[in-house]
Amino acid sequence: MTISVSVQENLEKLKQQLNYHNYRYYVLDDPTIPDAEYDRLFKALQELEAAHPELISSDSPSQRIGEAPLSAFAQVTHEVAMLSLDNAFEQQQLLDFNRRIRDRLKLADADIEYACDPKLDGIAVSLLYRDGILERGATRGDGTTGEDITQNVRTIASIPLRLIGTDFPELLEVRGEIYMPKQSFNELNERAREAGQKTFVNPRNAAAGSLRQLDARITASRKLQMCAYSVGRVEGRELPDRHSEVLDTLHRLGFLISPEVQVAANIDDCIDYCRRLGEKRDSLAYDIDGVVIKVNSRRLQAELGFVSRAPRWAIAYKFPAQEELTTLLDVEFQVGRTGAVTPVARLQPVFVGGVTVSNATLHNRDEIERLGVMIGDTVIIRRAGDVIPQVVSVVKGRRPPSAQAVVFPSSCPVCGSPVENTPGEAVYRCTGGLVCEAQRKEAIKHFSSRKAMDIDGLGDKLVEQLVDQGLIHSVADLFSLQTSQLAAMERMGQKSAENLIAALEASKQTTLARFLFALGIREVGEATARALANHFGNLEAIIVADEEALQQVADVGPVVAHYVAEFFHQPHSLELIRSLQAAGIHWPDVEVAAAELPLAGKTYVVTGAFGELKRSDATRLLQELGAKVAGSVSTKTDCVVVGGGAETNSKFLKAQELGIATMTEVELIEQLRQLGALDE
Ligand code: D41
Repeated sequence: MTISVSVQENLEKLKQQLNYHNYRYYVLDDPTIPDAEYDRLFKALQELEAAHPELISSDSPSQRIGEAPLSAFAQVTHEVAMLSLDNAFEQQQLLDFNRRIRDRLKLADADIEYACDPKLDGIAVSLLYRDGILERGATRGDGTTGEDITQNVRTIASIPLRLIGTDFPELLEVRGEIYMPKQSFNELNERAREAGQKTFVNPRNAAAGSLRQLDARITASRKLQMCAYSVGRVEGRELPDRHSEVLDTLHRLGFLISPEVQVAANIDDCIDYCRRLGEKRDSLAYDIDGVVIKVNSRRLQAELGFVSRAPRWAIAYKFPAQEELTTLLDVEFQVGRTGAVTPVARLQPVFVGGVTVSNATLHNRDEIERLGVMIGDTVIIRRAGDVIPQVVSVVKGRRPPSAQAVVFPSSCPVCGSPVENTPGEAVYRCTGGLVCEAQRKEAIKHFSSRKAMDIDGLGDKLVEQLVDQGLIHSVADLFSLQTSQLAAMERMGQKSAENLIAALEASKQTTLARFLFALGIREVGEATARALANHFGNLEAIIVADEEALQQVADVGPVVAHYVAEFFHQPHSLELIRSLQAAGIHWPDVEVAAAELPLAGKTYVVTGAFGELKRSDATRLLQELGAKVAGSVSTKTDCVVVGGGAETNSKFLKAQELGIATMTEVELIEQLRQLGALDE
């Protein structure tokens, strides 16, 4: 059978479109078509390939997941060795590094230009492209010999199967780090924990474990990413001299490059960069363990060369470790707002991830069993980012003879009610409900917190005292507190008591969304509370809504709908709401008709790299305010919100050309705050 030229052309066009949109989505984080359109193109490709299987090629987006699992990984020799990095832990070591470079290059007092990269904590890999097609993926291994993981790397969406455009070397070896973003890691472990399976110690181990799978389908199910940081073999065309420009070239060819990469004019700027990135470390979406500082001129790199496998032109500045050893002194059991009983490890204080840690979570009963941890054990503590420190493993070889078993309580340590779990759920809960003082305290703390009723001056310690002394039993009692009662509390005086009474008074004027959130309904966070308020407009409508009606709200599924309906069915909940209203808590109704939403009828486009907000959050918040968020700029667009990199952003340039209003992320945040969609 002869295949018509048009079938081949169609196929090529589809592949090219899909590869391009994949790049827009996974690498640029800036899709230009809706997901549904992508799915449609993908389906068209699959159908065409099913009809003409002989036309299926390895760079087809349909071929990311291979079929048969391997029996072993083949060995790969790196023709250009993958070098290792020397470490620096102090500023002085960076100054020494700079001095050595100047001396060697005989550039006495000249400034050396450097490129600063975040040092991603993942697995170093090499990707070989021949004529623009991904031919082989390999681990770094010992730098000379690695493992062939081609099948696995092909499943990673941010790795191009075919380079973009035609302007690339015949042979191009791209090097980079494969890593698992923190959120994917947390979700993966959360699922494992729920299923009673083994968890990964950190995102790096999770990435390594996911990559070293003989069955690439497992790799495909894990959310891995790859960031390119240099090149190895390059044949048939010269790349730019500056390392930073090589990265720009790689980005154009389809690779993800860290948006944090910066060129520094001299070593002092590098030191500044290290300090700034260190401050930003916790807020990044992925783990980093330092900064890699590289001489930016590749000509100078070549002149400097390397010693014993480490380049003289690069150094890794390491941040404080996020994992440390310490001793488990005791385990206590905390009861949360929903009754969940959480085992908390009391530790010999240890400096980890930049702070001193003396408590860490042990999550739940199963986790204690899985870790096989005993009191007195030496444990590994991990503190990464803003998450609570965790006990990730036990050094069994160091167990003292005096070690004691951890006994999970069968009755609540606070109120004595039975502790039970829903079969299949890992969480054990105190069944005492609001009889339990711990649950009541937590409910009151939540109610008064900043994002809920925002009662200024009512701190956790004060709530505990007030409950302990029997002055308040529920949140409704807060509003009958007297100045004299408050003034008599520890660390309170007449003035702070008066201020708190005023704050309580001020909190009475609130919004429906805040009030709903403050009630502490299971699974109803800030966003869900806001969605409920916007959808129903008033509290009475929510009270009478059944599960089906609740599921009409964006992002409310059967589980959330069930908890909400259940909450409002309890006579006790209604009593509480009525007494709060009787105490004077009030809010304006929310206008629900779409036409009345503040941004109704407006079309926004959101583009570029965002910092504080996520782009998906910006989109959602704009939509909640009634705006339409479109993928591309046209004369119908009212406003283009541009994150970082505006100068080269095509949508920004188009907006300017068409005379359409633009705003920065900061301006958007300000607008969202003014419209009440975001808190301070
Ligand atoms: O992010 C990283 N982990 C990273 C690793 C990076 N951003 N740059 C790197 N640059 C190099 C040289 C200077 C040798 C090209 C590296 C590594 N090497 C590296 N990764 C593992 C061993 C060495």
